Parts: sequence; structure tokens; C-alpha cells
Amino acid sequence: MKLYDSIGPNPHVVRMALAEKGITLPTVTIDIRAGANRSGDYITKVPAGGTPALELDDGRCISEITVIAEYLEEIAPLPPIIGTTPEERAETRKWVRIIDLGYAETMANGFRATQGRPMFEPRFPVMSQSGGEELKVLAAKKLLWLDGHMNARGVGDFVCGSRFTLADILLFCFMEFGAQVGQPLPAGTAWLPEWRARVAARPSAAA
Ligand SMILES: N[C@@H](CCC(=O)N[C@@H](CS)C(=O)NCC(=O)O)C(=O)O
Repeated sequence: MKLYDSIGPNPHVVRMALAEKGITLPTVTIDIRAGANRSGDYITKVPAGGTPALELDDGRCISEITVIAEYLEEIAPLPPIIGTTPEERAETRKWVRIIDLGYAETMANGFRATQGRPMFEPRFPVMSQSGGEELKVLAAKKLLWLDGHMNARGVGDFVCGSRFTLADILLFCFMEFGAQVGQPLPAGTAWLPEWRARVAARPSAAA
């Protein structure tokens, strides 16, 4: 297997998942700033053009970070980052979906329409600048909601309670990226700062 890697939060999620599982792969770095993911060989292998992607030994490519994480869990179940029972897996997938659709996509689309506009506008349609600003507000509100929920729940170091999962990896990588592009953790959070410190202390966070 081979990993097509780049800058940005999406590849960070997969590198962190690989590190949690102790898997090391040969890596090819794709220069997304130069648009190398939107031309040539890469766009043939990965029609949607996003990075990262996992190339299997038979040449097939798997893209989309949550799908790559599911694949890794199937080929290397331990340590689990999704779950060992149907109930655990359902809980992880629930939070992954909430975080992905509610926060990660919102934050990323806010970035693409504002600070990231010069890079993304020539590649695909992006929302208006003012729409992007609204998305940033919505992303911050989602973090506040998540924080309130986790704080009220009262137990558990991680999104799925005592289990460290893909939901934590996804949230962490996108929050770290958000903080670098003008979307820091909003004021007034209580659970997220301590959770962030716990996740940042894991060796995989630096992957
Ligand atoms: N939905 C995709 C998103 C992939 C994505 O947008 N990756 C970013 C890097 S963080 C990228 O390649 N951006 C450059 C571009 O889309 O041209 C996934 O789950 O992998």
C-alpha cells in the first residue's frame, strides 16, 4: 500500500489513524498548492481530486478519509479506532457523522470561501465571501454545542466516553487546522480545551 499525502486536515486524519494503529506506509507527497491533485496521474486515480488517498498493491485507490479509516480498521482491527462491537461502531460512526457534517465540512467550506479563496476559487465553485463568514460562525456554534453536550454528559475523556476513536481524530485534526486559519476555539468552552490537550499529548497527534 502507498499513501498519497499532502498538507491540510484531511491527510492529517489518515496519518493519525495510521499512527494509532502502528502502520507505516511509503508516502508520496502531492503538492496541492500547485494543483498537482487536480491534473495528470492523480486525478485519474482519484476522480474527486482530494487528498489523501490510499493506493492498494493492485493499483486500486481508496479516497475519502472516513472510508480510508474504515478500511484500515478492517485490515488492522487493533487497536480499534471505530469499535469492537456493533454498538461501539455505531456510536463512533454517529459522532463521526455529526462532527464531519456539522463542524469539519462547515469550517472547511468557510475557509475555502474566505482565507482559502485564492487557492480554491480557480479549482471549483466556492460560496460567496459573506456566505463563508457565516459558515465560520456556524462552525464555531457547532463547537460550542459539542462542548456543552460533552460537559453536561460529565463522564469520559473522549467524544465516545472512555474510548479514543476516529471521532476524536477527526475533531482534533480539523480544530488544529481551524486554529491555523483564523477559526480558533471559540471563547466560553469548558470541555474542549482539556480534551484537546489530552489528544495533543498522544504521539499520533504529531503524525
Ligand atoms: N472529502 C475529502 C476531502 C479531501 C480534501 O478536500 N483534501 C484537501 C486537503 S485537506 C485537498 O486535497 N485540497 C486541495 C483540493 O481539493 O484541490 C476526504 O474525505 O478525503
